[in-house]
Amino acid sequence: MTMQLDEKLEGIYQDVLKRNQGEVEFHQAVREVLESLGPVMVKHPEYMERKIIERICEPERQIIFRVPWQDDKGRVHINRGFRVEFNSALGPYKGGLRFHPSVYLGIIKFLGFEQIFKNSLTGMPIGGGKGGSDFDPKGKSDDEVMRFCQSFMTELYRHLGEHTDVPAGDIGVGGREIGYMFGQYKRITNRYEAGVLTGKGLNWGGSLVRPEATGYGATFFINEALRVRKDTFEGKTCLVSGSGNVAIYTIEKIHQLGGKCVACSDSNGVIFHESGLDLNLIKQLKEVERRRIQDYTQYHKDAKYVANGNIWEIPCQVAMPSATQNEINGKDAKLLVKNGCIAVGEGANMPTTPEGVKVFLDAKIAYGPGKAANAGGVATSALEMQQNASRDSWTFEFTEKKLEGIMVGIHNNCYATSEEYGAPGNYVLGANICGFIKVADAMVAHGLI
Ligand code: NDP
Ligand code: 2IT
Repeated sequence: MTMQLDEKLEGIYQDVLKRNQGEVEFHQAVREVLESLGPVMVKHPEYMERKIIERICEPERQIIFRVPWQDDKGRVHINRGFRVEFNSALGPYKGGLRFHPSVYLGIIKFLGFEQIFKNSLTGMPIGGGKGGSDFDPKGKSDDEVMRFCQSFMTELYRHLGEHTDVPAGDIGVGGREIGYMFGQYKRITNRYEAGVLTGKGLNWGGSLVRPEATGYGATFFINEALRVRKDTFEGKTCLVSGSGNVAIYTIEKIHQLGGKCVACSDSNGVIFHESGLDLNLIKQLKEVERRRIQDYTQYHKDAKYVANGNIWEIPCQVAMPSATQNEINGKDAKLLVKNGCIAVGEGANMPTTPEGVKVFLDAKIAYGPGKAANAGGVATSALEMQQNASRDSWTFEFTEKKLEGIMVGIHNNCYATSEEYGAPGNYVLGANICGFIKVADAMVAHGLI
């Protein structure tokens, strides 16, 4: 179920389908942006003349490479590595690396495409890129992960640089993996170039608040959307899918703001704990011991684990999808709205299908799409780059205030743009248009490149 595109945009979309066959997630991400751009093309015919959209849909550079590594038994494995350097109009390519068995070019391109507009919305000088591998870190030893990361970086390093391309984490890539990759980059290049990766450890160039930033930022965004509606998180029952980096710090900030998270999940099942999730336990299980969320019930007998459960069936007022793409379909969205959900903040990238997005927009709930709501992670990466460039490190309080200011700013810019284009409160339209225009104007200024 999709909206009608005007004739020119439909032509561009058909061309994207033809040129990128089988990359269904990339098609979905492109379509969603194009559906917002009709009125922009009327106001700015120069974008059409200069084929700005066609150029934005074609990555500046795509790198695909072999990643051979050996497991602890000496067996050889081959994975595929990717880095899509999508758009550098606003700054060096910036975006995370995802290690997950489902990774293929279509996933990396959808993420890289969204990253262009997200990074533009942050107001920071960063272009869009994304990378990763079909490597599955689950069940691997530390040494295996290290050998994989070293092999991955042995090819990738030549494409990176603090002024060229600056990766960070995403699914399956956190502080441990960034450490191994940074070590290998430093060894090969003989340069202590802190600004080449973000999400680094605190004692070797990382920034305070970067681990918390995506979850905190998504919560700040929804907090602001609630404030506009003269509402707050106080006393709200919330669902947070996933139990990784983004989920954990979303739960933390919601609890700080007076909300109650009653459920989280992983790819195997759902934990429901009516009296409120025990975040310290989740951190211990996931961040320290790297266990599965099912083990939560060993410590809380009143919590329930539902294998293969659907978290969106639990009644809530606020839902924060923080796991993966297309985790909320049209049916889930209808159920959420029917059960009284008034706000959805996307910590994950593209977690809602087009059918689901339509349900949220029609219901006029406070719906913060990923490229706006989860921009706090990459924004804080840009703050890390800023600290690296000045060889400085800021306090937690100072950095968190900056993050909050950036998220409120993104909210307000998206809201103002949605009003300007006649759909007040439609953050999808606001984010797509606001993010796009800044990139488009820079591309016009730079000439045909
Ligand atoms: P993590 O690897 O820390 O956690 C991912 C979580 O999502 C895990 O609980 C995982 O469960 C679950 N998950 C992953 N893939 C699937 C799947 N195919 N089906 C069901 N559950 C799945 O990653 P992050 O928390 O960093 O990332 C979560 C989301 O947030 C992603 O969409 C990412 O792109 C997005 N994001 C991340 C940012 C960051 O700074 N890290 C910034 C902006 C967005 P399991 O362990 O079972 O796989
Ligand atoms: O999707 C994202 O914005 C991220 N995974 C974070 C990217 C970054 O460079 O911090």
